[in-house]
Amino acid sequence: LRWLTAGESHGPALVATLEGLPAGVPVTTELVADHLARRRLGYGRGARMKFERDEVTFLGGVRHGLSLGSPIAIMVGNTEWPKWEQVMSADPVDPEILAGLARNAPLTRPRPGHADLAGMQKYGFDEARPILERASARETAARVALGAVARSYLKETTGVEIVSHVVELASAKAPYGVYPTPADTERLDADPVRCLDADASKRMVAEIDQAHKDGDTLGGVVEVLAYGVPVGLGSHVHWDRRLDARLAAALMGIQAIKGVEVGDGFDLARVPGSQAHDEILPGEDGIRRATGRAGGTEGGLTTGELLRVRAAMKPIATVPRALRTVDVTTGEPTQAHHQRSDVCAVPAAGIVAEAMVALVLADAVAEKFGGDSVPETRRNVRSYLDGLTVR
Ligand code: EPS
Repeated sequence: LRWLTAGESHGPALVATLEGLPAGVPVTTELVADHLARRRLGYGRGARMKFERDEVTFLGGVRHGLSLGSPIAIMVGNTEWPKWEQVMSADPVDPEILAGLARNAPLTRPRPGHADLAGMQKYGFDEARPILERASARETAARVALGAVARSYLKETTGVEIVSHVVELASAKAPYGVYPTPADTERLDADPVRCLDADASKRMVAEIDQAHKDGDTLGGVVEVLAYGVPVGLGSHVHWDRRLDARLAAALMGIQAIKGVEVGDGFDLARVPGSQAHDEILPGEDGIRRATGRAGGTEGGLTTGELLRVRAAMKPIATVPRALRTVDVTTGEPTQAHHQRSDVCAVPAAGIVAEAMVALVLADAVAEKFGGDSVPETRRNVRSYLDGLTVR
């Protein structure tokens, strides 16, 4: 599979294209819109989440609810666009009109932790607008749209299902080792912070309330689980074919993610080998593992066990109690620019992480099983599983 997104945070729309999907994958506007709505959930989001809507339009690749096998193009309209039509116009705008727009005031006080400063330096801009427009996590709406399609493909061809939950938010932690199943999705989406544990959820909400009062922002950790992943996706033969490496890169590619763990991750470095691995046992339905510490990959291949990855999100860089910075026009110390911001976007990051895991797994499934139609891919999956030499 190949996929790309384009579009700025306050531009007319985000667009996403996906190439390589077989024909016959169920895809509808409603399916994509549902996942986009899930991404807008979460306690601690800013004002924009309330007044903006995501408008989904398929521009190609889908007919009567099924993929055609041709490239899929999805547009997610920004309903904020009318306010930004001049500031973000693709065509030149009369400088006098621009000068009169408060929204167009040059952003010369870069935020620590954002792409603002390094982006201005690299791309040769003297203010941050051209950088932050694309660095913004608004772009994740396009990935979630593609993720919705990827999930449908996974479910149809392999039965893989994906769920995520928030396991840490600032200092509040959910009990370790309690995993949601896809059947918990509705319940998780109804929780203000998408946490499975009611007590931890309350503590997380309290942390957000406190940070809001303090003019601060918070990060956290999300965990994504994929159920029903067949053995043998990815490969041990080369570093860039290792599925854990591909998952890590995909999750690190989400805005504000600073760390990724597969399975028990860093904790495995702190225990002896006898407590770090998943012992192999005979079972009624074939070989199984006694535990799930590895997170469903060994040697870069999926093991057929529960796939489990975590991503750590740093606090949002637009901190209301503005951090120290330098005004790039004067070189003088000042405070970073701030208009509005989320206190916390960790619950939304979980939905984005689900999408990224779905895209990586869909890519690995397409690579392993191929097929130009869903029935063909299904036949290939079945024949592979039926033909496994060791079970
Ligand atoms: C974002 C800042 C906020 C968020 C935005 C991501 O936008 P604004 O600066 O316009 O208030 O609302 O997220 C979205 C619009 C979205 O759909 O997720 C940022 O700087 O990353």
